[in-house]
Amino acid sequence: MRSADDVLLLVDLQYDFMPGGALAVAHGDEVVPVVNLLAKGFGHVVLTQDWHPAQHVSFAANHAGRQPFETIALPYGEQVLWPTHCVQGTEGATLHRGLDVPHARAIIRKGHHTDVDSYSAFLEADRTTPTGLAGYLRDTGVKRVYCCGLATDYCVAWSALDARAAGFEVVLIEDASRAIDLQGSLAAAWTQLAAAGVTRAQSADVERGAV
Ligand code: VGL
Ligand code: ZN
Repeated sequence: MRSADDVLLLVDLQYDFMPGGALAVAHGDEVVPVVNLLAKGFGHVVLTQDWHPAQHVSFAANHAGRQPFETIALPYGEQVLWPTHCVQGTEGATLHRGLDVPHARAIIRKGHHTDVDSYSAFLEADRTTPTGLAGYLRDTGVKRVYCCGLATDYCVAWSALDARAAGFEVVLIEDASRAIDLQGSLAAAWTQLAAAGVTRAQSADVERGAV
């Protein structure tokens, strides 16, 4: 078992991001067994759940004449318009039933404000509204955050960057994550992550305690 300083943060392992889902991430389901094995090594596991109201500003369907994957300007910056996904209480928003993490302590739901998206598990897209996760992790003695899940280049990357900004050491576990990769977003994310000091790791190295 790893140190009590360490948390495993499992991002958005929900049916809408799995093959066949509304915003499917290619091979997203392949991370479930990888994550299950990783989780056995951590005493502290936290999950996130993308959790939008039906009228959410990030849904293309809520903008007349707009299509998924176009971008629009919102008061807080550029927003990708997504297919309707992870609507509160729906099957698509449910965590994958193959997840074997009974010891997970907390689930952070994000993206619940109608007018603001939240890729990050820490800070909403207005870059000012906290989810409370940084405070929770500090209060429970966490120093290092191991991030993985869906999608590498959106919710996992933004969560990793914000965890760094909040003062945690951060490791992103690449093979326990899968990407959307819109217009070079995956390469851009890795560049930003490296510049921010996020460690890029593979699950086998985390499991044997090398990272
Ligand atoms: C995500 C786009 C929209 C993610 C969530 O989990 O990466 N991406 N909502
Ligand atoms: Zn979303």
